[in-house]
Formats: sequence, C-alpha cells, structure tokens
Amino acid sequence: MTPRLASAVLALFLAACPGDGPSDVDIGGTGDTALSDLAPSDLEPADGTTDALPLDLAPDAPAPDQAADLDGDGIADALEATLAKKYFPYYSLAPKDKCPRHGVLYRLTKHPGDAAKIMIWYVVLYEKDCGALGHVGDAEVFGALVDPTKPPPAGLLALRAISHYGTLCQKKTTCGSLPGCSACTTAKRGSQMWPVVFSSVNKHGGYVSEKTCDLNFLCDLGGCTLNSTPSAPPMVNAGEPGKPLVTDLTTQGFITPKNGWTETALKNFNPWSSKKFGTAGVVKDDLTDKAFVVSPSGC
Ligand SMILES: [Ca+2]
Ligand SMILES: [Ca+2]
Repeated sequence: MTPRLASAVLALFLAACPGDGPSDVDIGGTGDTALSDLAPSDLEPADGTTDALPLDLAPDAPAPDQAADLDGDGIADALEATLAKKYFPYYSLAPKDKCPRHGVLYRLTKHPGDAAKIMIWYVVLYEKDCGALGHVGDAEVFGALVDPTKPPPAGLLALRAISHYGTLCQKKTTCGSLPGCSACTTAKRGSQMWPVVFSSVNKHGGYVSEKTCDLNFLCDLGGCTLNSTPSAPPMVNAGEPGKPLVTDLTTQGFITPKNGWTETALKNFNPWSSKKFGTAGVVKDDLTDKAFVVSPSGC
C-alpha cells in the first residue's frame, strides 16, 4: 500500500503546487517511493498560496531529519507535520471567548481500517475553561479522516467532534462527504470553502454542528458562533503510543511563557503520562480513543 499511497500523496501535492513540475520529483518511475522518502519541502505550496495554513506555526525547534520516522508508524514525521497542518479544518473559536489561549497536540497515523487513508486526532489544549464551573486546563478533541490522494479541503472526508466527553453534557457530531454523513458547515479560508469545527464560547466544547452546540445551552451557554477569522494554532505531533515524539509540552511544545501560558499547573506537561491536563481529562487516552475514528465506509 505504501508505494501507492506515497505516489498518490506526491501527485496530489505536485498538482497543488504551481511551478513544481515533474522535473523536481520523479513520480512516474519504479513506484517504490516510500512515504519516508518524501521531503515536506517538496510538498510546500508555492508562495502566495492562501489556502494552506502558514507552515511556520510550529514552536522553535531544530529542523527534523526529513526521512525520520521516530514514532514508527511508517510515515515520515516531517510529512506528518505537513499533512496535519494542510488538512486542519476551519477551527472557529467564538469571537467573544474570554480565554482563547490554545494550541493543538495531534496524533496522525494510517487509518486503522484502511491504510490508504489517514486518521488524525486533533487535541485542542486550552489554558482555561472560563465558562460555568470553569477550571485550569481544558482539552477538546476532534477526529479527521483524510484521503491524502485528494488535496485539501476535499481530502478532508469526515470530521467528528465530541464535546464535554464523558459527562452528561456530551454531544457527538460528525460530518463529511462520505455516505450517510451530514454535510459539514463550511466557511471560506483563502479561496476555498473549508469544513468548520466550532468551539463553544468560554467552555470550548467541540462541535461540527453549530445548531447542536446552540441547543446544548445548559452546558454551553452562549453556544457557538462562526468566527470570520479561523484559528491558526501552534501544532505539535504527539507521536504514537510507546513511541512519543513529545514528552514535555513546555520544552518541546507551545505551553510556554513566550506563548503567554502562565498556569504553573500546566507546565512541563507530558501528554503520554496518566496525569490529567490540569483538571481536564487524560490526554493520552484522547490520543488513542476510537470514538473519534470515522469509518471510511461512511457515517
Ligand atoms: Ca511517523
Ligand atoms: Ca504518527
């Protein structure tokens, strides 16, 4: 599967990159190119492309070995970073949110049910929940099913958010272009319409349906509102269970004074530990939770 997927991924990005012609990378050869052979620099959009998120959002870090696969999932970690940013949906923070500081820890790997697809767990970590019964540390998760042979946003096949997971307030919403899925709400980013993930005001509950969010008013007072500017958070790759790429979100991530994080309870957080993120959930459980996995066969 790997050669086919790798060739398809490369073809996809070459198609999306005006000026990057086949002369730069041979995709018509033996077909034995591995995902780990691809360099994200080959996959960057041409200057002036506005659809993709800026790729300089990651915290300062040494340039990774382009072929390294330190989390052992068969996908070069640098390519994972590129894919995670390119397929990140339109994340809509409520414009009136009083505690918007956040960053994204993600896990990206081959889909457990179809190795030609990509599954991404985006764990949005907030410094605070400042709604009713507010607390320090807030983690809200959504899953993305991606077909890397299709450029974003079309390759973003489905999204699933579960707000207030494991509580009486929990709401699961799924959208996408697969059979049985409700169409996603879309909003314009760059020149294209992107699927939206909403974050409820102050509580940060995740929803792909604004209506479901607004109707959950006992738990998400104030509901969700489409922000005319999508969030562009810093992102860090968590790695895989047993093969972490990050074990300290302060020294290796975005939870830093430089980024404005001041809560000492969240400093030096290891997302693969069994410790809660502040008073939110255990992040390592979020990163492996099958509840966020949408089947490639549909909703
Ligand atoms: Ca990897
Ligand atoms: Ca991975």
